[in-house]
Amino acid sequence: MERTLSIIKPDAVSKGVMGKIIDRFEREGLKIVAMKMVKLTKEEAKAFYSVHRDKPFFDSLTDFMSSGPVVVMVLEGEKAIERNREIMGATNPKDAAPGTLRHQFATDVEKNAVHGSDAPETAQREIAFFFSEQELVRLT
Ligand code: DAT
Ligand code: MG
Repeated sequence: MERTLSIIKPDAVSKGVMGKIIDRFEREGLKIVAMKMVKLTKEEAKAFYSVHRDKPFFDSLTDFMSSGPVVVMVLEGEKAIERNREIMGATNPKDAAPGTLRHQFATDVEKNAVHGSDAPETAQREIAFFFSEQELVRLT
């Protein structure tokens, strides 16, 4: 079993599609083992996305990520990291395959509806960024 961090970004929350996104994860068989709604500060957004600190889009990205509430979730399942990335689709919705969340719900490469961890080490760091071990429910 593997765990990954998912975020429903401010654009998707304000469009009113968080239920549709959660529904998709449930239908795909990914189990939600933690979930909360938070509004990140600019500093928290910068810390979360610190790997991108030297990218030209860093300031705009962290403004956007702190612009409104987000839903953060821990998804659990076999190959959860890779499966979530498949369900999300490519970073740029122009490249995202039909049926993916970003194809369905993203506005542009920045306002792209969802975040998903990209590797086991990243998932561990990102889950710990938002949740303590006690906040992750045990399914068995
Ligand atoms: P992903 O979210 O698919 O893992 P990433 O880690 O490369 O993509 O980038 C993190 C976020 O930064 C991405 O979801 C949206 C934003 N971003 C990436 N490339 C961008 C670009 N060229 N212009 C504006 N924002 C970008
Ligand atoms: Mg990434």
